[in-house]
Order: sequence, then C-alpha cells, then structure tokens
Amino acid sequence: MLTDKMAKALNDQINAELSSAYLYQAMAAYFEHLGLRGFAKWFDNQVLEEMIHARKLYDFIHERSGRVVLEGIEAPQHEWESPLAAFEAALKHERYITSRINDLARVADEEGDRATQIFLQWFISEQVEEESSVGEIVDQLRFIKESPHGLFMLDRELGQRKFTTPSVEGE
Ligand code: OFO
Repeated sequence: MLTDKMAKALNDQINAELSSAYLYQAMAAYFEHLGLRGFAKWFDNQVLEEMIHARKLYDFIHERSGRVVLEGIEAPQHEWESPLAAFEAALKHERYITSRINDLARVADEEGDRATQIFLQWFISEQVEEESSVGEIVDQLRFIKESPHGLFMLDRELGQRKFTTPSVEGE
C-alpha cells in the first residue's frame, strides 16, 4: 500500500512522463516540417518510450492498490531556433526528469517504502541512458555545426533508429 505522499508523487511523475511524450511529439513535428524525417522518426520513437515510462508508473500504482489521478498537460513549445537548439532543449528536459526521479527516490526513502525504491531503480538507470543518447546527438550537431551535408548524414543515421521496448527488468 502506498502512502498518500508517495501516491501523489508517483501520479505527478505520470504527468511528467506524458508531458515528455507531448514535448517530443512537438519536436518530431518540428523536424517533420523541416523535412528532416530521420530526426522526426527519432523523436517519434522517443514518444513511444515516454508512454511506456508513464505506463510503468500507472501499473505500479495499481499494483500497490493506489489510485491513478490524471492531471492536465500543458501545451509544449513547438518552434526552435535550429535542430541543435531543439536537441539542447531535449537534453535540458531529460536532466530535469532525472532530478525529478531523484526527488521521487528521496520521497520513497523518507516514506520507508522499499518496494518503490526498488521500482525506481529502473528509472534511475533509464535516465542515464536517456541523457547519454540525447547528449551524444547534441555533441554531433555541435561538431557538424549544422552544415547541410552533416545534417543530411545525421538525419539518415537517426532514421535507422528502431523502436525497442525498454527492458522490463525491475517490474
Ligand atoms: Fe525521457 O525519460 Fe521519461 O521522461
């Protein structure tokens, strides 16, 4: 059984994950509009991952006999100065999500909720991957300085990304 404080914090995280999905869908649409379909596909896959993050929280709350309460989601930004600016915004967002997961782990600790602490381990590892994959693309974009040839090559590379269901360890 979750404490009220823990249930509220996990519910807030469902909102944060769905907000991530909404932001990344806006980024996918931005790249689609620029004609950079590989970048758009990369973000489309990211949206699916975020939906899975939200779903894991949703299922966990129910498993622990908690109540899921969905809140509103704010409209995301829809325009960026450049592909690099969009990816820098994505990296900033992932760092924000990491700090939220760390706060959640702190609440689980304060509440003496061992099951939630273990459950959150998956998210802690996932955030390491999330920051690293976005950070790598930020570095590549800085390196190519957004030259049309470099963007074209990177677009092709990112278009190869296949959606894979994140590992379900820790469930
Ligand atoms: Fe991108 O990790 Fe969830 O929000």
